[in-house]
Amino acid sequence: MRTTVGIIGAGPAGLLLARLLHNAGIDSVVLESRDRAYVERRQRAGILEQGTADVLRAAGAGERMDREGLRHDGIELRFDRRRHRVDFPALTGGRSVMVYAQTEVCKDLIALQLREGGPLLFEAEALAVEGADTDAPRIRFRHEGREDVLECSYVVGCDGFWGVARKAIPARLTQVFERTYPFGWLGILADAPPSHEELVYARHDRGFALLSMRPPVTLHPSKEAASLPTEAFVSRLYLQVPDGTDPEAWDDERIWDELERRCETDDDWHLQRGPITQKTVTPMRSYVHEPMRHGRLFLAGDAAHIVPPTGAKGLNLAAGDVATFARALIHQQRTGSPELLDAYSQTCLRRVWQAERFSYDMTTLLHRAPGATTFEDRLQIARLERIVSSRAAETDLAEAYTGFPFGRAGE
Ligand code: RFL
Ligand code: PHB
Repeated sequence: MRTTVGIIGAGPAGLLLARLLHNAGIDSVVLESRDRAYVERRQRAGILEQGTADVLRAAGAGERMDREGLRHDGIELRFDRRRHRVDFPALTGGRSVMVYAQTEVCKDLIALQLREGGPLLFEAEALAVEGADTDAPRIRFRHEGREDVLECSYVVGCDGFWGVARKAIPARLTQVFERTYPFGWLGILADAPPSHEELVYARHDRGFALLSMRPPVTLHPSKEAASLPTEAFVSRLYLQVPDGTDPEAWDDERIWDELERRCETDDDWHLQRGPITQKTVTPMRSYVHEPMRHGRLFLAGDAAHIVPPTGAKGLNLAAGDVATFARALIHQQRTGSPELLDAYSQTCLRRVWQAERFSYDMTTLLHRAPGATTFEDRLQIARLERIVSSRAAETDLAEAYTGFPFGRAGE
């Protein structure tokens, strides 16, 4: 099998890249080790920066997002039983974010790819990338019980943190920057209406809590069912828990009580409870692999970098990487100049490091590390006080949360 761009992984990075290339008339093949149902159900991100939403729209993949997604113009910070709203458009010259689940982004892109795009092979596991530093890189993969080779002009590793693409870059050429955190997130999905109209990030002496949501699911669209509820609300909620926590060690009542406590305020706010439909624990990590390119192999998304989810940046970085790659390859094909492809790693890493910085800041601002001293507690409160009392500090948060323009990080 032969193609121009061999893409490993059908997460948001690989799927969006295939779409962008298809729109530019460049052929690609996507290899995904899991089956379609698994990819479409894997619960992860929920917040799209404005730049990510714009790229999806421009790629012709934003129609359902614009219909069902929720535009959010702010978030709430809670600490010391107080609440403070950060107004994004007022602070950033009109920017906002979109609440639309990663599962839905993937479903939309998969449907488009299968209908209009090049081959997307599920249950096709890449085993290795070979010849990355030659003009003819190859992906060795296994599909339907037999091994095969995909001959490519370029390979893009969009295969997440546990993928194989990164391993094809010789260790002597790479540098890894990493930090793990002594806590994780217990995340739940619940059939409950959101307890606040925007996301709530709460700092509490018992640990961090986040109240998020998913767009409501439409039920009974038919006229005959007019007397039944038409929408089902879904809340997405997170609690800081010690590293290595077993989600089953937390029964539902305990989760709700803990969320309520960590988010408590002096006014009459209260938590909306409902049946919990999913419970998982996610470890927290910061990780950057440099460079993001070796010869004709390019890394994109979680394959090259991980951020702790507090800044809601992972999926948005993945979208930025593949938009940068697509633009660079189109430039190369139209002008013959490899200039943008050569600059790929540097261009992406500028934005990646801004997201790493912001995600680290948000994490250390809001989580309570085991053994934290009262001095550190007071510093967290002082940092939060600074954000809510200084327009400059608040603007810094709002600009980073809504996202730096693609390709111009930190400017
Ligand atoms: P993915 O989504 O991990 O996709 C990689 C794909 O590659 C496949 N694969 C292989 N395929 C073939 N051969 C192999 N050898 C392969 N090895 C792996 C995998 O099966 C998979 O389908 O990476 P990608 O595309 O780079 O996307 C990254 C995002 O998924 C990730 O950064 C975000 O989910 C992070 N994240 C968030 N990001 C945001 O922008 N906003 C958020 O609000 C947000 N919230 C979150 C998050 C991540 C979380 N978890 C679970 C880590 C909340 C959570 C709890
Ligand atoms: C989510 O809705 O899943 C979500 C929202 C904000 C974050 C992380 C996750 O910072």
